Amino acid sequence: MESIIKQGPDIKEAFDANTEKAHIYFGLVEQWLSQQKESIEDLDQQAKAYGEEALAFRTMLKFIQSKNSILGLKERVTLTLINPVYKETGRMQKRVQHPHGENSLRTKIECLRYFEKLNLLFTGRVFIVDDGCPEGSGEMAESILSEYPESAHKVFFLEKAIERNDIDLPDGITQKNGTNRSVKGGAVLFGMKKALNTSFEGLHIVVDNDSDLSVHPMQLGLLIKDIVDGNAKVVAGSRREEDSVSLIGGTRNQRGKLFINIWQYFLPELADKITDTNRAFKAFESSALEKILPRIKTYTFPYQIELLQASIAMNIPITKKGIAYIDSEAASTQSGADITETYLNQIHQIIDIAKRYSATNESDPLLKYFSSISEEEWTLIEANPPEKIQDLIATS
Ligand SMILES: Nc1nc2c(ncn2[C@@H]2O[C@H](COP(=O)(O)OP(=O)(O)O)[C@@H](O)[C@H]2O)c(=O)[nH]1
Ligand SMILES: [Mg+2]
Repeated sequence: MESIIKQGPDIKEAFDANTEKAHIYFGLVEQWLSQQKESIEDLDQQAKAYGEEALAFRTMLKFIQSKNSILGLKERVTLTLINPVYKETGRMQKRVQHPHGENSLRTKIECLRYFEKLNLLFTGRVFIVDDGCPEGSGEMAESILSEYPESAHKVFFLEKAIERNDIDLPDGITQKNGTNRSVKGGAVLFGMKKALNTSFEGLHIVVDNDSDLSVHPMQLGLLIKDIVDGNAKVVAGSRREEDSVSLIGGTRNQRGKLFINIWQYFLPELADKITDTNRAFKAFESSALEKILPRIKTYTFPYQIELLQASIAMNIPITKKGIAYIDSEAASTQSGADITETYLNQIHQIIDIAKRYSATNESDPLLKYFSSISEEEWTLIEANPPEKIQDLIATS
């Protein structure tokens, strides 16, 4: 095992799992695997001992498990991959064209094609939703799609849809400068509704996915298995399971922890079931999604949390799946000057979800506290996060 692990390419960012070298390595790992007696699960657990050195190897095991799940399909499946785009013109390009280029959209399309060829029962399509991108992400996606004529992939423009009052819009959504604007969530919910209203064959699975390559699309098969086997209607990809592989940028991890403590406090039942709510790699069986969707009122980032909370509230069976996640931090649309939604606003959204699903008592002191603090107060908390969030009210 050591030798095959050592042959893996260095993985520092999402792009590294998609290079020519990585493609060749995938073949090598597949070949090596065919000579092993142990299960992929057991080999993966052994590889963990090699730490970051085994990132590429363990990622390839995930790709292979996913491929096996597609190969094993015995019934027709249509997968619609929803990709919201906002300032994605860098990552959509190739690396030779842009320093952050990931060739993200072509890679997704080609992965779906690869799966279609593996098993004729599988059909995949990408629905891109331009979330009012000021830099023409939707237009760039359209131009890339023109390289694939006669395919079922589509680009939707949320702002144009609002102008013409499209029937599939989330209720009461406004343009970016309005009070009920979309920050990713509205765009995804709109794309999901479009997916539900587009014809399909067999079992229809709708996948919520960011448009970068941090969760490589070769893993889509991982999300399908539990649904096809009848074990779940919703599958949440997770970076925090025993078998997850993850490389998360240091600063982001820290920032995320406080936010996680807060949502887990307000939504205890969800926290009990799912640890990693905010990784957009989740599959919804379409009839379940049809039931959940009308309840969702969060149009900014925490829409993902509401989708899961609504599933739980409606007794829709959920499972989680360990995935390989490799950060694409340099071009993240969620840091530095590009932040489009403050953390405090997101907490207010969480509180709104907690109230609507009766997950927290409205007289809860922390709920009142977070509803009342200013952005300045929040900045101080973020700079010096408490051990337990309860400490915030104990000292104030
Ligand atoms: N920041 C931001 N992202 C948006 C918005 N609308 C859609 N998105 C998409 O939401 C996803 C956010 O993912 P990413 O930038 O990779 O964030 P990260 O993975 O948390 O760093 C990307 O697919 C964006 O294109 C928006 O209004 N703001
Ligand atoms: Mg990302």
